[in-house]
Amino acid sequence: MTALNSASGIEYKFHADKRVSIITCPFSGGQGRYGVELGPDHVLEHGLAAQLEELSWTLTATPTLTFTPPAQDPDAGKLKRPQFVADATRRVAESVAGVLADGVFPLVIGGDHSLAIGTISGMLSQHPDACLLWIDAHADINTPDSTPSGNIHGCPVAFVAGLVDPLPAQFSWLESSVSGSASAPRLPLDRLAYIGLRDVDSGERAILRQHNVAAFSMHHIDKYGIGKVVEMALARINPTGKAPVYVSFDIDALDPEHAPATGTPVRGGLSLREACYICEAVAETGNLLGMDVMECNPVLGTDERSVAATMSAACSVVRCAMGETLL
Ligand SMILES: [Mn+2]
Repeated sequence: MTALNSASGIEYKFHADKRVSIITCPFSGGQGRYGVELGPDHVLEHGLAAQLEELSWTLTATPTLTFTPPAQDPDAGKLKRPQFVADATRRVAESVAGVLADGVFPLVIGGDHSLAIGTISGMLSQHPDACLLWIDAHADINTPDSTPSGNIHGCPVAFVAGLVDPLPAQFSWLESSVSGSASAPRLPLDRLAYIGLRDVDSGERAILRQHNVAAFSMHHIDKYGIGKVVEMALARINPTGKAPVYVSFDIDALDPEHAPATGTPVRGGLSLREACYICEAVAETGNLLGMDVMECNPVLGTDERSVAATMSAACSVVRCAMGETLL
């Protein structure tokens, strides 16, 4: 039994000394449902820090981020709570950039997925050549014009890929450099791949087609199997196999059977093993640079067991990314 939890021989090219910082982001301003700000505490209560230490990672101290809504926050067009999200994501960007500048692995626990505006721009400020794997039921690539809901957690990819033009004034910080970087961080869309999609808005579908984004839906997983899908996704975004890979993992990528406590569950999703496999396969490449785990909402579980299952699934995917292997 001990072998199941022992550190594997996986090497992390960008984190040879295996130091990790857990950046907790109790933030829910990118969507309308109460509770996702409680996600980080619940994930940590499931023993995440100790599990990382068992995998021979050293935890470094990070300041706890707290978020207070501004007194006034009028909509920006359709976008809701733009100032709150802009302030929060700017701070997350600075935190992730600082952690990476110290050579430490950023493990960001949300909170809603709008936080990725911060994680990805902060990450790109330090590693402009990095590519991004977005594991999600949704594409999260709506623009302020195309968003049906106005919730910014459906828009983070558009923000970091430069598709939001002009940027709402609240987000003007995205146009300048995050501290320590030479220029505004932007993700070229040929360095983005999705896995797990099954609920894509019509405006998003148009964007994915127009930019020929490597988008692997549940259909592709059924057709090719998860092993081939991860291989194809990585080949598209990282053809040399040398660039760092950042994983932004929305827990709603998992089927609600495995992760029910989340704001926008969609049936027909990843099995727990498929989700773990994605993370194991990225870990095996040695290129993993950092990771987000977003949208765990303990208030939305139907009972204690469904909340526990969700938090446990979140810990599982992190462990697989951080080097846990079955044998
Ligand atoms: Mn998402």
